[in-house]
Amino acid sequence: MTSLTRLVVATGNAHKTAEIRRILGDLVSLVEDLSMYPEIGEIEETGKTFEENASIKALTVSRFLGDRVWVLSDDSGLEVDALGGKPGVYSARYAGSGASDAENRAKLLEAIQKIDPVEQSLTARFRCVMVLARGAEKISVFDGSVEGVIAETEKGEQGFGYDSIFMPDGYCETFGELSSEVKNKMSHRGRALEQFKQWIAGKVAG
Ligand code: ITT
Repeated sequence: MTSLTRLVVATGNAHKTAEIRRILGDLVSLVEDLSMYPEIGEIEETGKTFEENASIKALTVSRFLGDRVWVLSDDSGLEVDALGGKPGVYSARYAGSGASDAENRAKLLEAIQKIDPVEQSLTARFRCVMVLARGAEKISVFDGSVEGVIAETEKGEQGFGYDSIFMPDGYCETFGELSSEVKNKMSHRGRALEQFKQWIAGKVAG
């Protein structure tokens, strides 16, 4: 089985790292994140798309870590159709810069209360774009999404971010109620990482 010895995930979000570690399992021996590299500092996400922001994060970290390290970024968020795709790339700062997950969810629940349920449904999707970089070069892009609807109240304690208000299609539970195994099999991140796993399988060990 082809595997990677070391991968640095270009994220400061420990929940993302935990999911990525779990999904990759034995395919990567060591998965680090930016908590190990405080000297890199805050990376400004100035892009207008998930891919632009994922590229900014991967290339900034790759530039810093040099030619020998594989870097994988994750830019993700929730698109609500009746809100014109918001919060989208602004998911982490929907209620303002530095907002907590709870504040962002509260703002979203407030926004959907203004939607007429007869006129419009609460369909939404999580999206994730990952950029793999090495030697400050973009090597590959992986993406995934999962369709669902917004729950009108928070349900469940699992996961993070908007999990407790997102019900994936085919389930009447939110990601906050479903186990991490179930979420990871169908999630935007899980699907993007399936593509990364294929990429690992096709490369020579190193
Ligand atoms: P990094 O940029 O350091 O990776 P971040 O949390 O700021 O961390 P993003 O800019 O990609 O990451 O914002 C993604 C936001 O979208 C995140 O803060 C969550 O609120 C939400 N999100 C992404 N994936 C999610 C998931 O699996 N479950 C729930 N919410 C998610």
